[in-house]
Amino acid sequence: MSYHTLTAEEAAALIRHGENIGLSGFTAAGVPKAVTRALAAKAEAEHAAGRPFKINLFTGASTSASTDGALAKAHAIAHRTPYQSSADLRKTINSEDTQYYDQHLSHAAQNMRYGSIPKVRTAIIEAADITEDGEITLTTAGGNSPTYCKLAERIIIEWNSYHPKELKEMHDIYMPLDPPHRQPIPLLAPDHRIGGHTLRIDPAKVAGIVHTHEPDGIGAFKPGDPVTDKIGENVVSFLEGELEAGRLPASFLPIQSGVGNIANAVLAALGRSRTIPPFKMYTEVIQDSVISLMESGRCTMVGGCSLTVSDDMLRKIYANLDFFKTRVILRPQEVSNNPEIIRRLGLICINTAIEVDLFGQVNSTHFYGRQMMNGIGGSGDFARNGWLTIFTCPSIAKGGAISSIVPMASHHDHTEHDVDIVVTEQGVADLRGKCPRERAEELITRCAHPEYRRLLRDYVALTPGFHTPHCLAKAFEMHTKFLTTGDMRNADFSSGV
Ligand code: 0RQ
Repeated sequence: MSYHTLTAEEAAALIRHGENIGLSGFTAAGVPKAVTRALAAKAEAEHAAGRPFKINLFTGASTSASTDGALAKAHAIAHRTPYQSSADLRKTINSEDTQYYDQHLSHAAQNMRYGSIPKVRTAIIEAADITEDGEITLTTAGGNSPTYCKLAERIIIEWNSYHPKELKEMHDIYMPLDPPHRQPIPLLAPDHRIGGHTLRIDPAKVAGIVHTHEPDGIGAFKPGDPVTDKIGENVVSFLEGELEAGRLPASFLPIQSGVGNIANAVLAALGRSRTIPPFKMYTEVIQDSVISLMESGRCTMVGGCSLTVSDDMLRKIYANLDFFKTRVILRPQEVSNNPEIIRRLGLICINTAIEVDLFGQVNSTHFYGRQMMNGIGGSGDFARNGWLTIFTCPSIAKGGAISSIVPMASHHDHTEHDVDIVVTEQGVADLRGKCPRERAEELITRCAHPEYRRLLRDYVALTPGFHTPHCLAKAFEMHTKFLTTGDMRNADFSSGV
């Protein structure tokens, strides 16, 4: 079967107002670029002509400026799930122009197959190759592409010649059956391959091919700063202590690490450790620091969902593909983030919090309980199921006007039951086996900034004689004082019941 060639504008013209669209990719890696930009231009033209035009957008995770950025600027996204990190989209979400539904990343595909969220009509998939009989080589991410292609009525391919066809050897595409027919996922070690290299689709669904040649456009991370570096060192000295105490196997366990500058600092510190042996990673996002650890031999292999590396790093990988294709495995997020596998492999899971309360509840998503930052992403998939669950954050934000350790989290993503260890630049709080009062003291002493320790102790002292020393009248006093006076340090815990 031969496919039609379309321009990006012709592909965008196929999409109607109100349509459900599923995209390939995960983070900026592997997302379509040309058709989504053309779709944003189409939305602007429709709005200028006085006609409504919005789509419902289903992705792997966050996307890029050509996707969430362009479409949000054009006010073209009605509903959006499961994760985002775009400043433009954040604005439309927080002004209720976009209805955003935040999901665990391992749940998104099966929720759509189960029918609990609407099915996509059109899938737009970035490919490094496609055969006449419908075998797609995905580019830099597994994402939710298998499910979107299975459920979509039609598929638009962005065939991006920037990526080599040999990329297919990195992919391991496996889709679980749905209950009551689901089987154990036969992945017993981070380096096991259980699926195929390509994604098989019905070629009759292909509406056309848009040819592109464009990198993912991912920039390099900022170099570490003293706070993120100290957090990295604290995580690693804690893990070294666990090894020495025999609470981690001598061969160590696979690492999952979130994204961003703290994650980079943690990985850099792991690279420098002389106590921790070379390790494997089973994670979702593979960022630049992981590649550097592979080059130095500290990380022996990585399985993840996306190769979210800077354009320079990707060029380096492609120039040395024989080395990396045996050490990097890209999987759909249903597998990379699968609770069954995370628990089986015994992962050390390290993710970032926005705030942590005195009893270990973690907020990873909202400011002041009401303003969405990004979303839960994969952090919940890993936190609930890991061998060890670690959350990191700086002890203060906004120059000290905000404490990340608060009496009650203003939004809950990870409960006290899922959080073992909290790390700030101040130190490491080990919450395991501790009751609420002991947790509070551990967090205040080891993680809170010195300027907030007295205030937090005053809060705990308000309600003696209860299992959990909460004072509902004052639980959000620090948040309220930040919103009304610009500084949490103005909180008053002199009385309360
Ligand atoms: O804002 O820079 O304006 O001062 O919050 O911003 O530097 O982008 O933070 O990259 O470390 O991300 C939790 C959001 C951290 C991210 C989060 C302000 C602070 C600053 C922080 P300014 P940065 P990071 C892997 C796993 C959830 C998903 C996840 C995330 C801004 O890690 O989205 O883990 N995690 N997924 O000033 C008000 C507070 C604040 C605060 C910080 N308590 N109140 N503002 N800030 N604390 C990824 C995937 O799943 C794909």
